Amino acid sequence: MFSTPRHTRSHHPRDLAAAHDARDRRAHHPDLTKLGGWKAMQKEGDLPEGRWDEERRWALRMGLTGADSIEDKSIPIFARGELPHYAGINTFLKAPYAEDVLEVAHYDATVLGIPFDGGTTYRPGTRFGPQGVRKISALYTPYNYEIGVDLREQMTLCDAGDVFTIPANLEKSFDQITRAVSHVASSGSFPIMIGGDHSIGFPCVRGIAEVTSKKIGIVHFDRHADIQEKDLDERMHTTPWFHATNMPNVPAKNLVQIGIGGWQVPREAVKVARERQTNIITMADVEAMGIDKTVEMALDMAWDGVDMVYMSFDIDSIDCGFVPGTGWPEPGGFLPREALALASGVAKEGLCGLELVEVSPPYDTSDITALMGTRVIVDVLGAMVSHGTLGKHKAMIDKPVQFPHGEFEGKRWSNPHPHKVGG
Ligand SMILES: [Mn+2]
Repeated sequence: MFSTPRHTRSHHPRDLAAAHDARDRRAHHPDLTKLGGWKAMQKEGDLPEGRWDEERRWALRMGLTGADSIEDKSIPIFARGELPHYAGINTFLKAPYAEDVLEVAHYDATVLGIPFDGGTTYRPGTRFGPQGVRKISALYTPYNYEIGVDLREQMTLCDAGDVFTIPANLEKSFDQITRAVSHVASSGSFPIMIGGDHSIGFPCVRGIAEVTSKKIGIVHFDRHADIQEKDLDERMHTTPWFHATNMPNVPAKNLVQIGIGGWQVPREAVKVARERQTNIITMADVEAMGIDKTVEMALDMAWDGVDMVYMSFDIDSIDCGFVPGTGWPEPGGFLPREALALASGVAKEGLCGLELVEVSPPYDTSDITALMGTRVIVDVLGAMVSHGTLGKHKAMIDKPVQFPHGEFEGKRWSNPHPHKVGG
């Protein structure tokens, strides 16, 4: 099956005109051809499918020729690649696993899991967020009907696995996370971080801020402001933007916080937001202005005088009825459709990084929160691919870093300059 193209198209003008007539004749209603549904149906015909062919050829090489009774000769013995959706070793969207992290440089975008919930001040469990999102991401195809995008054909994606975080140590984990993000950002690949609680926002942005001399704006979707200096005496998940906007190339006036509200915004955070003049758009503001106007305003404010924009998406910005598996559930948030439209709208201008945080599988039901998180990521990628903005940030990474390969010295404790204990 895979050796025969699904449909063969002639580009002769006469045939194209005939095809157009045929399309028009398919209008069963005078307004049908004005609908997105009709346009999307036509658009799929223009998408390439070479990578899908390649993947199935590769699957047969890796997984061996299927049993004689199997009629579809693209089916191998051992499941490899996208199909079946319930089978396989589960990376994000079943993207190739970049076991050697130097390989991320060969991909347009890289997923990295950040399994860390040491910054959580209520429900824990987001250390399982990357696993949860990867697991349910397996049910997706790389194609989206409405926007007419096929991620497999139009971009390359890998999964670099997880960052080695240190449970119960925020600062060491932050240092590890910053290095991981710096590594991916330096390679030019678009970093996609799957948390983890929201404390990772600071080290993630720091990872990008450290490899560029340019300025970064942030669009932050959340019910919570997350901008107080400390919480419970530490830099918890309520604090990332205080520390991120302390960096000279991450101006607070370019921090746009969308969806903030309800009964869980500490007054301490509001004071900081006011002092630093961040931009807060509440749920009621979004409702009053509508999605398009909100996107326009958010883009204006985030991009004002900066060179690139980072997106932080807290899954709890969506009404908790849709996302039970999260650390601080709050009613009254976005409807899923609103959240996806806003995230795509902001992403279409291009981003320098995306983080998806606060998915907590132990509190989830039927994987719906993790599924919502998956959807945010693929919608953001889809928006950038369809607007040709994925990779736009590369030119801004002007201070790339390189970390040496580890050298194992035969013992577990090999720090030549250990801290003196009791001295
Ligand atoms: Mn939140």
